[in-house]
Amino acid sequence: MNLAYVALGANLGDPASTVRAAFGALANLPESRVVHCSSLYRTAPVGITEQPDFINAVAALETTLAPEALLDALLDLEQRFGRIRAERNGPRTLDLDVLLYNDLEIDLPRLTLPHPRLHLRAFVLQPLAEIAPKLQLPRRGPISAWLPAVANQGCTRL
Ligand code: PH2
Ligand code: MG
Ligand code: MG
Repeated sequence: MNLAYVALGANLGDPASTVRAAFGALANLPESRVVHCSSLYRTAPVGITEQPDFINAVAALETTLAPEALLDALLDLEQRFGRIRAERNGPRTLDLDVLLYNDLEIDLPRLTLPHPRLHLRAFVLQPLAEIAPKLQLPRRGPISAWLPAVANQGCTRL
């Protein structure tokens, strides 16, 4: 059994309802079980700042899906939630990113693990630390060490 962490993000339509529904959809993935869901967070957009605030959250999954099979299942779910890929990093109905898969470090064309920017983003670190406060990030040490630097990013627990 493997432990994977998945980031959820949405900023179109009714993003809070979407993220809650996405937790339910994750629970129905094959070969997988949701073991933790974080609270929802309202977060200021990072990157392209001229877009609506996001709702973000993180889920922990026990899964026997291999990393790329998990990625495919998540991309499929994004499609089912009506995601259209337009502007890179632009608004989206639902974004599902694999953050971590055990301690695996891989760099494939479609998937880099750990997620390369996870340690720099409050919208990932805060919900992740909520459900895994003692987490050790591969090569980067305890998650708690990364939280102070992102405290000013605008990430409010709902
Ligand atoms: N996702 C991005 C870019 N910027 N900002 C916030 N607050 N939340 C996100 O999920 C997000 C973002 C690219 O995936
Ligand atoms: Mg994504
Ligand atoms: Mg993303």
